[in-house]
Amino acid sequence: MNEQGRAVSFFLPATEIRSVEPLGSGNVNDTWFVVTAAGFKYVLQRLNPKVFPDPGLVQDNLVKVTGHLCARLDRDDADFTVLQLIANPEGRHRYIDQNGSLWRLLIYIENSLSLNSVDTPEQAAETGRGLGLFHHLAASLPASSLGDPLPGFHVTPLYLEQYDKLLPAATGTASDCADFIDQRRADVTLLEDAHQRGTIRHQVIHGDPKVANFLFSGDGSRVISLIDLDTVKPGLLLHDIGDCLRSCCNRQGEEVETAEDIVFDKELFAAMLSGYFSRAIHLLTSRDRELIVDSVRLISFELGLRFYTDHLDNNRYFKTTRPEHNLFRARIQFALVRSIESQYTELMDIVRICLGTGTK
Ligand code: GN1
Ligand code: MG
Repeated sequence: MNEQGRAVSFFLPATEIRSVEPLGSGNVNDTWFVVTAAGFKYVLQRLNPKVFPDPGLVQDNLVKVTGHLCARLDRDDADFTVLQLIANPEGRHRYIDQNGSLWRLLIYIENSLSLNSVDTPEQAAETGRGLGLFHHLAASLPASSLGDPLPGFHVTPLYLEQYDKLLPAATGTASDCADFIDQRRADVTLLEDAHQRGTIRHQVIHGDPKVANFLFSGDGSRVISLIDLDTVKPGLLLHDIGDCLRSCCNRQGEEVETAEDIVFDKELFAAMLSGYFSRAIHLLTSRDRELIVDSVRLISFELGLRFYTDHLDNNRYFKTTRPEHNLFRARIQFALVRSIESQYTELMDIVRICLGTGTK
């Protein structure tokens, strides 16, 4: 029996398995689609121990968050499905293999599809609504009840420090990326400073709300789930809003070969914000509202910096399929930053219009 088979049989002993196939496009964990001989479908996952230093804490958070979300969902949101962990006959949700890796099994959400990029304003609005609903439901879970699965995650100045430490000994540097980063060192502390001053909202966040982590209904019309809850943690709403927008407003997706056609799409931006505000406007402080455009600019910069740093560090963190993969990914994110910078005033106007405080 292979390692996936051993993990499945921990959760479902005496169950005959028909197939186990790789699933999804995650950059960190390993995921498989499991079908039993009786036709039941599951998602099997192994957490990446090189990324998550304390996999048990990640799993504890997952149990708390899914329990809370289920309890808070009301009839109006009946088509939203919360991830459901499978326990083995002894009630255990986690399997630890001989290498110490943590595995879990989840129910597969039927009639769903995951998109790597958004095509239409309707999909963008749904993505925003889904994130808004998640934030609204998570807001009543005290942030202190969750552990931090990745200390320093989304703290942009820390990623810059790591980059600076690595640089003197690094090979494979690319001057376009190095210059790009150097020109933008000045304001990487913007969100951290606002957080210190207590002017922006801190609560339970998703941590990784890229488009591929939203499940749409089979016809693509509704968001029915938000998956990949490993990075759920106490954090800034602006981290999630910025991250969701950077993914949602890039029609090309983050895995294209060339950065030439990368544009931050204003129409999708307006649609995503309208969807988000429809469920979560009450959570945002006035400073949160002012910093939306900066949050997406900064998180795109941060992700580009993380990809480029990983390229210089022999691709230890993100999964890659070729040697320069992370370098290409960094250039896509930096192109997105440029596009946001060049449309900054218009994007600020769009935020005001969506908030109902601007002129049309
Ligand atoms: C990683 O594993 P995945 O693909 O859901 C990363 C995110 C990045 C994302 C970019 C724990 O997410 O922060 O935004 O890649 N997750 C972690 O695709 O680092
Ligand atoms: Mg993830």
